[in-house]
Amino acid sequence: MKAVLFDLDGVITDTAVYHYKAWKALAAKIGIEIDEAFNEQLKGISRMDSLESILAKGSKLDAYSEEDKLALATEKNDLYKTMIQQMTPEDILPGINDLISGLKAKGMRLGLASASQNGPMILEKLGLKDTFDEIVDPAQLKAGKPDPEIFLTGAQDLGFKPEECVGIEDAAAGVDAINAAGMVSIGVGNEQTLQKATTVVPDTASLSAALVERVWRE
Ligand code: B16
Ligand code: MG
Repeated sequence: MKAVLFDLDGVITDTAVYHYKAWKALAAKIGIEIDEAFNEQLKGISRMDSLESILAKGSKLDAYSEEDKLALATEKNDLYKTMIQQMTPEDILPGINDLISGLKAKGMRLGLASASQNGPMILEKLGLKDTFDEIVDPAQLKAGKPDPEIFLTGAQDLGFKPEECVGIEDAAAGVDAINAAGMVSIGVGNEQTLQKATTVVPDTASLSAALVERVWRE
């Protein structure tokens, strides 16, 4: 094992809850109701793909022009950005700082494979700006998760083969992306939702450098 590729939202920090709240408010405004079960499908999915999925749920996919959709996505993002303004290093999820330092002590290289265009800003707020050796820019990708492109790009940027890397994800689409990239996958969250992962742990506090290495070796 040479490198670990991290998802951001739901793994390093709990922004997943803010994405959900912002989409729920935006959806309600246009007469569409979404719940937590539906939200699982949005995790790891790009902003525009998430909007299309919500519009399809409300049978309103054809009701908006591309310009309207862009305005709706911007409105959600503005609301989301307001919600995350107050984030500090205290918002790093339990176990993540120890995991990062443990992996670094083992000489592992670290990459960020987040679909979020707000990733760099969030890392700055968390005080993790200089922690990652490579940060994949999701705006440069042709396909989002579950396509493996983001993880393959991360491995390539770090200079390693996919089989030398482990990916950590909280979303089913993200686990599918890691697996399709030919990497070992660790899911954080519900065992049922993330059943395709090589290993699932219930929460970030259960992660450790030793566990990641063990899962890779198995
Ligand atoms: P933004 P991840 C993903 O981040 C989120 O899970 C997903 O809910 C969000 O729509 C996507 O980023 C895009 O985020 O609107 O900030 O560009 O889980 O891949 O770190
Ligand atoms: Mg995530």
